[in-house]
Amino acid sequence: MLGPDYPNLPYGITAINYHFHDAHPTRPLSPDRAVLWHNDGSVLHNVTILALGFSKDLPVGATITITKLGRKLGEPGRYRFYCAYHLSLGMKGTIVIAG
Ligand SMILES: [Cu+2]
Repeated sequence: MLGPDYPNLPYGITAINYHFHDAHPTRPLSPDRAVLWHNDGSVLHNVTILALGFSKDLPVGATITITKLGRKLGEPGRYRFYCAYHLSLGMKGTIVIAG
């Protein structure tokens, strides 16, 4: 797992088996912290964050990194995200931005 315990590294969320690990919810993250999603499984996934107007596919083996995610979201709080392909399977999570 990439970096959950190291504040200077991106907070890592792993997509595998139609599940986002370490995002149910995340621990509270500094607004300046980067968040990355890595597809460690065997099928195409997607990361959609409606509050950010963001939606991007996450191919097998790929990584999406968003720097300063909390700054981009604008204020502390809980922000949901999901996989557009597998939401019906419960493939979603919550990012918590600390105040
Ligand atoms: Cu998916």
